[in-house]
Amino acid sequence: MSVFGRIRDSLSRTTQQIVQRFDAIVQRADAPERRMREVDVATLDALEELLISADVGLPATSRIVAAVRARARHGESLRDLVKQEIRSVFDSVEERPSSPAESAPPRVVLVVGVNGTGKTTTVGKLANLYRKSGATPLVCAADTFRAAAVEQLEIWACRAGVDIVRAKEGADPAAVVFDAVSSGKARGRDPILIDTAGRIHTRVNLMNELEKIRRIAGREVPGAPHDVLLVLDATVGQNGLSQAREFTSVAGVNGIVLAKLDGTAKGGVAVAIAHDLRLPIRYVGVGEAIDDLVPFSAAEYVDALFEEKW
Ligand SMILES: Nc1nc2c(ncn2[C@@H]2O[C@H](COP(=O)(O)OP(=O)(O)O)[C@@H](O)[C@H]2O)c(=O)[nH]1
Ligand SMILES: [Mg+2]
Repeated sequence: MSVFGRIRDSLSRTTQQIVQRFDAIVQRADAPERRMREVDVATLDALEELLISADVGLPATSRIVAAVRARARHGESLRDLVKQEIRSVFDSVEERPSSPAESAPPRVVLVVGVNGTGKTTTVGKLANLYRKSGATPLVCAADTFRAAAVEQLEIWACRAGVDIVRAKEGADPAAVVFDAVSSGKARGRDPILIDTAGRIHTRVNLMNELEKIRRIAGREVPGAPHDVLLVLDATVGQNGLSQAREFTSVAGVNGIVLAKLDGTAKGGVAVAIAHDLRLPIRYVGVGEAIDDLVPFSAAEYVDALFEEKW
């Protein structure tokens, strides 16, 4: 199955909502007789409203509209300006180098986030992606809070054709991580993908647990965890951002997985996330099946959002 167009397809519910309205706005603004003049207030207001309704969020929307207002005088088309400004939100997010290139394998990837966002599914899909690219991933079931979570990951591991390291329900998650990383090292497995719990007795406990997992992984493999991916649920939209900040500060998140992009008409939330969290979106979830995880491309995303329909 081709990867091309998967982001576009997953955004179809969003674009259905906004494309027509956007087309109406730019057709008016981009009419030849209006070019070379300042873009009018009504057009900017309509653009602002449109972005807010797509869940782009106030801070990112303000930045985009202000930049469009400032640059529109030069007679560029409004469509191009808006696309460029949204691109620049993604481009201005610093890539946080996750590990020095020379660090010894295995790569350790920690997947975190609140309950139900799509962590376990993402670990399964990631294992599949890595295996298809020729790597030898090992998955680790460190969500020992619920027995069902381990069984769920076992099913994904089986689908992806990779091994799993698991422990009994209630086991110390950090101990499972230790087992996975040390046996992964011994068996030459790379990367090690760790599924974590999204909820334990208290939030403080959860954050302490994640910190302990990080410590144990780092003791076994210098520089680990190399990636800490925070899974956010696109259907929750802006509401997920405050929880996200908590994980970001405690768990050392260096990238976002935006799951369930296919399930929302407010896919503009990707812009809000990149803008407000200052983190790169690494992958998007575009469905519930094993192949439904694709590397994020800002170019494809922006093209899909504002695709010309005539
Ligand atoms: N439509 C859609 N559903 C998803 C996606 N990712 C996860 N899900 C569903 O979201 C639900 C919760 O996923 P799960 O991985 O168990 O979340 P966890 O609690 O964070 O581990 C499951 O029903 C998944 O099938 C996605 O990209 N698209
Ligand atoms: Mg889970």
